Amino acid sequence: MPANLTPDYMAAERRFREAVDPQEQLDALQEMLSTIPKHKGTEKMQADIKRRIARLREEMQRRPSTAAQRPYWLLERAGAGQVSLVGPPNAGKSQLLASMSNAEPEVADYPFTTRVPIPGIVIFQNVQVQVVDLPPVAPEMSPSWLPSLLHRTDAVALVFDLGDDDLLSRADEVLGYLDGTSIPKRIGRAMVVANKADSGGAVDRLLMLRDLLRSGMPAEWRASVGELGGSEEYPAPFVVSGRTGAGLDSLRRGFFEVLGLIRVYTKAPGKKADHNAPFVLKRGTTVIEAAAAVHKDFAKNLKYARLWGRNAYDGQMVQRDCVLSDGDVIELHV
Ligand SMILES: Nc1nc2c(ncn2[C@@H]2O[C@H](COP(=O)(O)OP(=O)(O)O)[C@@H](O)[C@H]2O)c(=O)[nH]1
Ligand SMILES: [Mg+2]
Repeated sequence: MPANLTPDYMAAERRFREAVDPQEQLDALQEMLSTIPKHKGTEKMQADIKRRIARLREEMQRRPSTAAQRPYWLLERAGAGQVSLVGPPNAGKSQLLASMSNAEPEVADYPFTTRVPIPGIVIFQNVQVQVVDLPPVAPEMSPSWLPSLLHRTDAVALVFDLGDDDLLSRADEVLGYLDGTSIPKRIGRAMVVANKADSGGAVDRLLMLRDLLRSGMPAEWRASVGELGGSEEYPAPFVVSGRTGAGLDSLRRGFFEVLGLIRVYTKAPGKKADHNAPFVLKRGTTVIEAAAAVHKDFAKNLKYARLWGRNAYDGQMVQRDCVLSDGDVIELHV
């Protein structure tokens, strides 16, 4: 292999190997083609990638994918976004989901109880988040489909056990496993949950965990983990107990916030906004993009908007490129 392949290319190639369906393979191949260094030494590889793209395209046209080909571990999405629980065996992932949602995953004091993904809906105020309980990350024992599932999730919640003397080596294993995949690169957002805060010795172990996170957290996740607690340099986990319920209210908020979403409400002139029916949009969404989410005609004909929210005085006239915040109310004028 030529020695000068870039990290971007290597990541794309890894994505290709981990892809579970033709569309994902195609995306990865195209990224490989665009990131491969273009010179004589890679001409053969470039031609090979092009050939694979052409063949895959042909195949996809001949054989459109159907629901019947869906793998059993592929979940149907629900709610505003999906957060996947990732952690070592016995960290209390299943107990967390059982305490916070309508789901009833099996909870047991022996490892590897959870074998298939179990989704549950966690409600935070007026939004629903799909939280997925998963089999554990453990050397040689994690199911082969785990990376593929995590490639499709919106955010990862790393769950660690403050009652476990082996906390640090378990956490190392989980972080090492993730490091060997393109998941952190692909899924830019993560949070850390320090569970079983009710255990003896939890406070000391929490400090050890924070030190580990300071150095061992994938670079791609430092920003989101730090934004949710502590700082980018010294991220703080959500400290909870799935058993006693301590910390679970903040964790609900965390599940929403890690998704990088905002809630925007619309109102008609002279009327009140309906706070039960948020438009859930990506952070960074502008007035015109929100208008398009309401109805494409609003976006087409928008003259101006009025805004009530954190960064405006009540009813302030704003332009189409004004960036919205969580909780904003807009009145669209066409
Ligand atoms: N002390 C304590 N034990 C817990 C807590 N959450 C779960 N457990 C126990 O830890 C064991 C593993 O829990 P489980 O949810 O099955 O872990 P998973 O393998 O991560 O899904 C079970 O015996 C649970 O009763 C907690 O918050 N505090
Ligand atoms: Mg479990």
